[in-house]
Amino acid sequence: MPGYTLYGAEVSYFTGKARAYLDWRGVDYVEELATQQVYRDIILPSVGWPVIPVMKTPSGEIVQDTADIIAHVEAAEGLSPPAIPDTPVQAFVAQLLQLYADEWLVLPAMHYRWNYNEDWAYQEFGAISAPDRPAPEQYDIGKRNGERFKGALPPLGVSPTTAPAIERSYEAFLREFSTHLEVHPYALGGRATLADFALYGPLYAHLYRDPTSGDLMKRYAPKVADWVERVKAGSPSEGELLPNDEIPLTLVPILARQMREQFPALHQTAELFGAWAETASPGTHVPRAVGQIEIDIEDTQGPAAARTFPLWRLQAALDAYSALEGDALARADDLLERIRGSALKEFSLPARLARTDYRIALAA
Ligand SMILES: N[C@@H](CCC(=O)N[C@@H](CS)C(=O)NCC(=O)O)C(=O)O
Repeated sequence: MPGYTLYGAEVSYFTGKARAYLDWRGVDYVEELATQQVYRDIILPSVGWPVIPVMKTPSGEIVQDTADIIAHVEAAEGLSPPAIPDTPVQAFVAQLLQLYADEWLVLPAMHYRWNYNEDWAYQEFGAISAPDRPAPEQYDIGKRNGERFKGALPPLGVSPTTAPAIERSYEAFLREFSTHLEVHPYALGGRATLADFALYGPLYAHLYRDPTSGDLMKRYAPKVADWVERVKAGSPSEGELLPNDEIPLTLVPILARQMREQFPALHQTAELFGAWAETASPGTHVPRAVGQIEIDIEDTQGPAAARTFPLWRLQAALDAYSALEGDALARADDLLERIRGSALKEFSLPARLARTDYRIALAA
């Protein structure tokens, strides 16, 4: 029986996340480069829109979205230990960190790529799309494809006004994560989990592998670069998570940063999504953005699109919180208080989301 096939690219944020998971899980898979031909022949006909990574299962099923890829392999293989901790508060924090890594660290990742590594990125994009063409031609092709990605900066809220604050926030995050890594090898203790695979997305593809960003990380936060290398090596788990479902104290500054920076953006987006949902019928696909919000990073404000996909990751985190009871709930609430995130206790999405046809939709 053939194994899994992952269609993606080394240069891609979310391919990095899926690859880190598959390597750690140790399942049989090959990675195929998402060339123009792969987009035309495999991705567009099955998924319906151009996105990577895409996974083909041994039975030929196509799975998109890294969370679905991880969930699919976890369920199909039934291996231990699980990628998402089965300890409830650790599971909740893994979901929070996935939300932060997937949907907020994308700001520094994209800022540094397109404002410090632009030509390098065009060359990389071209080499992926047309591996057999000469370098100058690849650059031109890469520039055509890459401009779509560079165009994502304003909707993300990356602008000349916010860029210095995004850099201050990222450098502070690097310090906070370095302090954590002095005590714990991975996000939740002695082995990798979903939180590490998600963090690896931005911290590998953009912020380690892009040359100027990689230099910064290695100079400024060698411990983080070392963690990137350990996750990349995909070593199977030799350690354990913290005992008794504990959350490392050294994660508090990172989670507090998430509550401070990302949650106000999520609140505004949820409100706009609620207004949109009032007139939409169940099953309707949700637009990628529902208006405009104001982000605030390190006391600097700027406009951004109200991107809806983060609400899908938020829903997973809120579901993990709702599943808590008794002592676990008390411990999570204590953590929320420490990270000034108590508002999350009352945060409920105005309408429930589902996923159909590889997109998010209003739940039926
Ligand atoms: N939520 C998706 C995100 C995938 C994603 O954004 N992939 C990027 C490359 S790293 C892409 O292909 N984006 C195209 C687009 O968003 O239009 C996942 O986790 O798989």
